[in-house]
Amino acid sequence: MNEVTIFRTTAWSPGPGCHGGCGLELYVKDGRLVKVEGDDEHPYNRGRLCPRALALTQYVYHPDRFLYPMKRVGERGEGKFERISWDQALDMVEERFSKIKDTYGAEAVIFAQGTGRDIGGPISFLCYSFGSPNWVQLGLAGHSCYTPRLAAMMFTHGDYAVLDAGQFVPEGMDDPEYEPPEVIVVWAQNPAAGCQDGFYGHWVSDCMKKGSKLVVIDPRWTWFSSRAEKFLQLRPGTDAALALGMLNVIISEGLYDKDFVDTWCLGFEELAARAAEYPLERVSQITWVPAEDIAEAARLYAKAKPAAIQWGVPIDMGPSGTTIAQAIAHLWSITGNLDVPGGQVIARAAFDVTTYPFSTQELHSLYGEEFVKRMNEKRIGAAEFKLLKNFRGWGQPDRAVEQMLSGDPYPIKACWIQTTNMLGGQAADTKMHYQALLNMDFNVVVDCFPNPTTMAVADLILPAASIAEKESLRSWWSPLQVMMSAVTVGECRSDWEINLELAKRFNPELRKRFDTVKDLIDDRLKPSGYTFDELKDGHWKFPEKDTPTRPYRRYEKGLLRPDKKPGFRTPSGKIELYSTSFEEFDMDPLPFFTEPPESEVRTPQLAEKYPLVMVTGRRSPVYFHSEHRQIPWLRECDPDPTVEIHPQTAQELGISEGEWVVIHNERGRIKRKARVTPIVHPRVVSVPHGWWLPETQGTEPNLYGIWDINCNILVNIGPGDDSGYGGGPYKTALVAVKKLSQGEE
Ligand SMILES: Nc1nc2c(c(=O)[nH]1)N[C@H]1C(S)=C(S)[C@@H](COP(=O)(O)OP(=O)(O)OC[C@H]3O[C@@H](n4cnc5c(=O)[nH]c(N)nc54)[C@H](O)[C@@H]3O)O[C@H]1N2
Ligand SMILES: Nc1nc2c(c(=O)[nH]1)N[C@H]1C(S)=C(S)[C@@H](COP(=O)(O)OP(=O)(O)OC[C@H]3O[C@@H](n4cnc5c(=O)[nH]c(N)nc54)[C@H](O)[C@@H]3O)O[C@H]1N2
Ligand code: SF4
Ligand SMILES: [Mo]
Repeated sequence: MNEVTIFRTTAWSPGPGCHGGCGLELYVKDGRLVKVEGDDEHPYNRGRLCPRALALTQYVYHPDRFLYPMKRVGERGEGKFERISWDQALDMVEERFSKIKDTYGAEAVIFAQGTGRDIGGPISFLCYSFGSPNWVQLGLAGHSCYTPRLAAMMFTHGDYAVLDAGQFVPEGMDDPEYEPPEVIVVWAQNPAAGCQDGFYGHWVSDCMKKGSKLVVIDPRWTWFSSRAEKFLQLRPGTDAALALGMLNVIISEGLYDKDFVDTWCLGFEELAARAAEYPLERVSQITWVPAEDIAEAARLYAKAKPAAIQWGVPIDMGPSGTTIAQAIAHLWSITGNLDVPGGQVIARAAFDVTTYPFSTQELHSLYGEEFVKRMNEKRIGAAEFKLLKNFRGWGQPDRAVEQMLSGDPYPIKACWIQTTNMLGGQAADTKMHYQALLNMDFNVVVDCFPNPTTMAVADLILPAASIAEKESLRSWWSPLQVMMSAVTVGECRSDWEINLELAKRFNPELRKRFDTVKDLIDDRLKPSGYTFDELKDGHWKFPEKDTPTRPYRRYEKGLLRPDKKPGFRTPSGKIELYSTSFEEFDMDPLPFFTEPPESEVRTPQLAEKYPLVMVTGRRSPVYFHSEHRQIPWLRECDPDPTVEIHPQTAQELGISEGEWVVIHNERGRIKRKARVTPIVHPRVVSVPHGWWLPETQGTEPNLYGIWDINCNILVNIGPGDDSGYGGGPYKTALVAVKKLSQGEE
């Protein structure tokens, strides 16, 4: 009876929230999760684990967790909910959503998700089974996480690419084909804190142990910048100018890979002409980085063979995220570092198993071109933004929130909120989203824990299972693996389980195809030839050599294009430095720099009043966005909502370490605890996001303290440029900081 069973599974959220795919060993005794360890044999993490995974027992059995479906019985915000059965809850969703569909059309329901995790599959499945085109990462202004980078690469070279740390081959860095990058540019990312976008952060330090040298581009010192050959402490939001300046150096000094460019690239001359518009004096003035440092960084990168860039979300968060990403991607293209060992390796979902559609190709293969076309007719933002219409299948978040308030061009009546705490972290302009959600007739939240969003707007709460309690799949990127359920908690159900059941109610045809979640997972797994049962218990799989989802140099072997010819998956078959697709969409085919929406240059008067640039959202290793604030082991490591401020700036403002201060701009004010530290640029303050205080009153008007501490009150929405991607000033809002006056504590 007292035996321990070990479940070998993988992580992809919920709890511990992450983009990573670590191998986990879940120790279960008497039906209870008692311990979590890293799987030593797992190629992803090789036994290592982050604090969030190590604290999983505290997450799974936390007393605050939702254990049963609950419907609201008091007013919104009063916190009065009543336990109901799953049947009652699902009946309620079916009835309310169907009524809205009959009266206003399916498009009147928005399906809102947060970041990656494993939610994309279940939520798009439910949204499309119901018939709504409005699957949205609601609140994330300009879809400014990952999508701009994805879009830039898909339209430039037809595929996503990522630093090669040996993650696509079973033997990892010991694989005979592999060699580590000679130089790594860590650009707008802190890999150690985040395991971002399917990339295990410590792979960068693993490469360093194998000799990789670093260039770091960040307004703030990190563990990596303190160990770099070159650290460029740039002005936030000026990355496009920096990249164009580096391209200029590389091209004018002849440091690019001429053979590769001649054979595989389109539009080099045009790019060279564009880059020439960015001489280093100009770039230095824009970026605050000395010209010589930019030149040296460019030379270090271009002369190294191989070299790779590891980049982060601040690139997406500029108003023209797509073009910034395009400029950076051109660096690895013209230096011949694409899909070579230790370079920028093309990342495809293992065996082309689509968990959720990352690209147009995947969208079409899952749902068919006709369906996608039909969805586009009503999808929010698709008529306005051509790139949006031709990519990924997500509605435009800024237009969505505006439409929730205005009802124009058609009314939005309900919101399905699954894996996002909009009011606690995801949404820019918190108040606007709060009002928009209150404007809905019916809001359903599927979550594990109470939070400001559930408290303020939920009419129905459905309890979600954690990673230890669910079956799911993961192919982002290699290896292909599945998650196994090790324990049960209350009546919690997985997102797949909930959404499959509802999808069948809205589309009874599905009953013939899928009885259980496993049937659905097996269906998704079909391209691999494996089944759930073959992959469980830690039987992850890598694709074979010389197949489209395994490196290297696939463009030479005809493995990337649907017509099987050599080249890339672009209209011309070449790497389009000059994007013919962007040209077709009336966008600039070449990368360019624009000033952040508010800055010393674009809005000098505002900058006089609010002289500091607020960079929000640097990741904390113990939190995932707004998650984990209630987990004791984790909260102890990072207890307070802080603002990092340079000693010189703090002195000028009379602020000392540990003191509570006010950060304010035209949009509002918040309070934070000052951390006086030289790691930030003197003209920049760094403010972590996702803060709410679960230990305080959750009901209105306090809502766990968000109106006092959520930094997104100071950030407005706004799609950036013609792409519809790239958002509000999450990393570039202008603010002033002052001491708290008496009575404000
Ligand atoms: N100021 C500022 N704001 C930012 C950012 C920034 O840099 N600065 N970053 C932005 C970015 S890049 C992103 S992607 C967004 C992310 O924003 P979100 O993805 O919305 O992240 P969370 O705030 O953690 O909200 C996730 C919620 O889902 C629940 N949850 C977690 N896993 C699951 C699951 O598997 N199933 C279900 N049903 N529920 C689950 C959690 O309990 C939590 O309440 O935030 C954005 N917000
Ligand atoms: N532990 C943990 N891991 C996470 C998350 C989490 O909340 N917690 N969130 C996940 C999600 S959804 C995402 S999108 C990723 C994001 O993770 P990252 O991509 O690493 O993003 P940030 O932490 O916002 O910023 C990374 C670095 O960029 C710097 N930076 C800020 N603005 C700029 C700029 O304009 N230019 C440049 N060059 N640098 C800038 C910051 O100072 C910071 O050091 O992390 C994922 N992983
Ligand atoms: S880094 Fe992410 S995937 Fe790895 S253990 Fe932590 S939460 Fe899980
Ligand atoms: Mo993100």
